[in-house]
Amino acid sequence: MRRLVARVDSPGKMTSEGDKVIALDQARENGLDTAFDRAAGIKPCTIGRDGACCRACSLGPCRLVGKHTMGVCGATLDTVVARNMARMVAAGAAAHSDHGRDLAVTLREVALGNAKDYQIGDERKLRWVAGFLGVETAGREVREIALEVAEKALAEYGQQEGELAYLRRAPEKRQAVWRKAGLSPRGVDREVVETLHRTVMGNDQDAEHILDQALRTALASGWGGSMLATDLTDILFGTPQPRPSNAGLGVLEEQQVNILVHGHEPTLSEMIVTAARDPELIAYARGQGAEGINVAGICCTSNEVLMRQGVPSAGNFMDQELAMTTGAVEMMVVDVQCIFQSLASLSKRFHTLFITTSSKAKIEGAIHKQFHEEHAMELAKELVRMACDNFKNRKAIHYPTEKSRLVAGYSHEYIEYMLGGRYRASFWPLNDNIINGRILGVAAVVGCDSIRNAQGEPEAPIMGIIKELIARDVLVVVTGCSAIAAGKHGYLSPETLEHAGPGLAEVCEAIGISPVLHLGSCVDNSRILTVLSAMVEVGGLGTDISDLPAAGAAPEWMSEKALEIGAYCAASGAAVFFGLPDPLLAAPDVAEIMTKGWNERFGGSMTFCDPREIADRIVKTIEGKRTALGINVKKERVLFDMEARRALA
Ligand code: MSK
Repeated sequence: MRRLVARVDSPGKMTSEGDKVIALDQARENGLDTAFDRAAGIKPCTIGRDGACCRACSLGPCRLVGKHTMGVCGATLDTVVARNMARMVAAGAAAHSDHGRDLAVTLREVALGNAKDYQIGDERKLRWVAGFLGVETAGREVREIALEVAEKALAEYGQQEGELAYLRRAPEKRQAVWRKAGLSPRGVDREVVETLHRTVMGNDQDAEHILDQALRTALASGWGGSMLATDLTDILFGTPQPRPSNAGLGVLEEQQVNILVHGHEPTLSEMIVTAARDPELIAYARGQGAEGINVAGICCTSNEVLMRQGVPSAGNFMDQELAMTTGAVEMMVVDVQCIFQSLASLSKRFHTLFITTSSKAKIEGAIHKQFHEEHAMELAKELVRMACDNFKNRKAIHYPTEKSRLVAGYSHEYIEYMLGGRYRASFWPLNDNIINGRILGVAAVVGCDSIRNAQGEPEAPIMGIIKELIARDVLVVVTGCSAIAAGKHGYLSPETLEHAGPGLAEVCEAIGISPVLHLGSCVDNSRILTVLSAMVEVGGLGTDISDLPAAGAAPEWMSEKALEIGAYCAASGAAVFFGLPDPLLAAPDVAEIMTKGWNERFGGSMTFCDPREIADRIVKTIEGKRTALGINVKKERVLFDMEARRALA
């Protein structure tokens, strides 16, 4: 029996952001093609969307619909749906983890003195990470420690036996759950490869068994490749601290050379930001008739430079073409992941130079400038100069004006510091306010913004959930394109307090934080795992992540990476709710494994549902955890008089 869930094939519409509507209207008037129109023209294949298409061999593709419940080889719907899910999780894990590997290579080259444009940006973090990787720090030079940390990090990818070193960062009880279930990842690459092997034609054909390997692979990324990516980025470029900035297409400057950095990895974009602040290059821009150089970001490269350098965000995933259609962009530089191929042809309709820089992401029609760590600043300066030279060619058709103020960059280190101060940094005040009921719990709203979401308007589900959760006293953390959505809508600013419930507002005001905290890019979901582990460690809310009044949501998931994030959070003990489409729709038994089954075995789950249900489901999950902890009664503040104090004594 197929479950009856809303189908998602509606084309995207936009009603909430004026600049975006104008940009889209102008694109249409000028005969430009964008994802919004292509989505309207291409109906998704419902068989593939629901998980029921098997492309594992050339006996098919077998479309398992109607009376066909088995492929030519006999593979059942459950096997096909589970296999498709596992492959998507493996692809996501590969992307995030390979990102981490690139950062490890950069750190190694810095330590060896081959990448002279980079430095160790956070020595304290280097020493902390060294501790987890078993690297001796006492009496050693920073470069020596960095080299061994980089080598140990790289070894985590190729390790064949044993367990990833970073699993030790999880609560002990959680580590035991993984060991008992055989889910502790051995090495990052090994788990990705094994998932691909298990899911070739005629191999693993037990849905639950396939999905267990998907979880092991996701854990290899969450507590391995992604967590390493986050930590190594902090070591190289500094651990984020809250920074004020702006988000929205209005961050493009009319009188300045506009350079957009897009993708995920910060290695080149950090250099571009530095180059754009070089007085010599600013003078060069002035020589070309501009008032200066403005770097802004798109997608997760944007999050990286926003939270460390305060670089404004022009937008998220669905904004990448719209930013270009303004005609105000001299150059768009991309690295890896989430980059529309259409940008290459679209750029030809403007003066915009579209530059690819990674050997892993070449695009036909783009100008390719290969990035190497050894010559990073040289390339960055060359690109900035090219953008300046291009300023005179601008014939902008629309200058956007809308932007929102925001504060971004809450690393777990900074949250701990804000809660307890420099000498008593601790997550205890957060736990305490959850125990006393002022804060109901914590929710992560993460992942992509998509045109194919159930409400048909990018960011409507994300923002609906964030607004409802904070109004119900749930502290929200955001990452990836959901974080940029929150920023554009003004929900990363101190003014957001007005929309928070009374308990949450009181605590946030006392601490000086917003009820919606920007934690970083999509690899930085690993920061959420660190925060959850720290909350368990300080005590009062159970002994495992699965005990915490916490849950997650990816309301507009689009990328395979979102599924991988959901899978490692579920295996870590969190309930995660995804919006539609539902890639399990064709196999209710597989959905049952990933919800009820995983909840019983691991205390976490992955549920696909209408995003309009998600806020309620998160609150219900949190209340259930509070009841289990015996804290589901809001405590009033008690003012002790002398008599009460004597009684206490
Ligand atoms: S960029 S994976 S659209 S969050 Fe990380 Fe945004 Fe999703 Fe790409």
